[in-house]
Amino acid sequence: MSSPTVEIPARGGDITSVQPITTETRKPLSKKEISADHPTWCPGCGDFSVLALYFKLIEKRKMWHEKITTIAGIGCSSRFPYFVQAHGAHYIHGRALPFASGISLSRPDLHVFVFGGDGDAFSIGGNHFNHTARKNIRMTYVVMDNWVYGLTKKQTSPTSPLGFKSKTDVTGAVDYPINPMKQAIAAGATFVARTTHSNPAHVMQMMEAAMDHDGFSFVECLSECVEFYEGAFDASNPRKGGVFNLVPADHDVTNEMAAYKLADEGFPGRFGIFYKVNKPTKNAKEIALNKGAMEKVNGLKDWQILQKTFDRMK
Ligand SMILES: Cc1ncc(C[n+]2csc(CCOP(=O)(O)OP(=O)(O)O)c2C)c(N)n1
Ligand code: SF4
Ligand SMILES: [Mg+2]
Repeated sequence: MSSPTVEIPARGGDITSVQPITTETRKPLSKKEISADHPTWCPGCGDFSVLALYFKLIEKRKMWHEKITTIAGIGCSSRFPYFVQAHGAHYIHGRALPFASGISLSRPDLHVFVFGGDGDAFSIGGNHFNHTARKNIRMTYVVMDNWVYGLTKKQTSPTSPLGFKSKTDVTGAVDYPINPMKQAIAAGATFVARTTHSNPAHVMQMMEAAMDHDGFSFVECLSECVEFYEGAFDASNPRKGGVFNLVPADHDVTNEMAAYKLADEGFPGRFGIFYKVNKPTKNAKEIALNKGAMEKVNGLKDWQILQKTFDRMK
């Protein structure tokens, strides 16, 4: 049986173009072809759900090994790339975004996905988060927020609520937590969404919308740490007596103030796309700069340009 003709979304084609669109006639990758080591997470960890949905996304959207890259920093959640049979890296704590930026800018044909935790994203990597967002570099960043440092066995994280008892705050957290949604919008992210591991269909919907966005897309995914913060998200889970409230249907995703207002609602808050605007990406700007520079040298090869520079120095 011949395989169906499939549309490769935005990324997936020629490396010199920002919006390559090609058609491919290949079978989608199966879960077996995408999964690597068996995840070492604790049984019941919310991160399993995100990984399973990433596999589904790759299969559903017919992405190929050579057209995706999976990057992470350090943490339980950041072990993610170990479990994916694809190109990727488990990089330095808090430095996943600059590493992914280099990949995205040099290979605009790739779908760049970054996964990590709240500590990796907002503590040690906080600076990079702000700058990658403001530069609008094309990638999808999914932060698996469990409100705690899991890998290092229960320290207060930047999203831990006041009063949370941990090894670093034995009598309860005293520092005000950050609000990832507000921070992402303020930093300049052009796609900002919120979801939770306990609603797989919604996680999938948000990851799909994020990967289709032409720019820096950020998804905060609540992901329970059953070992060090059990029950943290029960109030957002109808199966645990909580409520799962979507972003209202009439919310204008291009309205920054309306997005802040949604982000300001107390926990469990809203789930869905809070903010989405179209702005030129750094990828597009760099391609234009490179094209202009190449036109000036009349299409000479790199070594010829170098030779000319040496000749001028003589
Ligand atoms: C430079 C550096 N500082 C500190 C650590 C120790 N460390 C490893 S993971 C981590 C926190 C991870 O928390 P988070 O990103 O929330 O991931 P989780 O384990 O909760 O998924 C810390 C402090 C490190 N590996 N490298
Ligand atoms: S310690 Fe927490 S975050 Fe880490 S694998 Fe276990 S449940 Fe998941
Ligand atoms: Mg964490």
